[in-house]
Amino acid sequence: MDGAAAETLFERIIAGEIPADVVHQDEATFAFRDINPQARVHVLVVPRKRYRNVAELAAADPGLLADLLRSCRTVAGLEGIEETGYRVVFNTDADAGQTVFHVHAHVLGGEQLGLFGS
Ligand code: D5M
Repeated sequence: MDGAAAETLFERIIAGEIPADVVHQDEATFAFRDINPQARVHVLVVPRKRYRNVAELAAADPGLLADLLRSCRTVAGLEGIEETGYRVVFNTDADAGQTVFHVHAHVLGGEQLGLFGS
């Protein structure tokens, strides 16, 4: 975690300083709808504690990564897509188009998703 860096957008959302459509929250994680949805269901799931990306999270705190993935499943259940299927995406750094450097899982579903790549 980069303690010296400025607070991220997602920390401000978690703190309630920026409004968000919250879907789920628990002790370790926070989930809210993406402002620019790429599917009928598009929810971002973030750990309350900030790590830059999923690689840093996995290295530093695998238990928290497991918590994050459990929250993705909880969100899928709440959104009614656990049975129909969904995608969990972690954009990681520049070529993947990561724009917010507070690790977040995109949970996408609610429709037949296209292939992904470039
Ligand atoms: O994804 C960052 C995502 O964050 C992107 O899909 C838009 C979303 N976003 C940006 N600002 C907001 C607010 N204010 N609310 C909800 N969602 C937001 P990345 O993987 O970093 O490209």
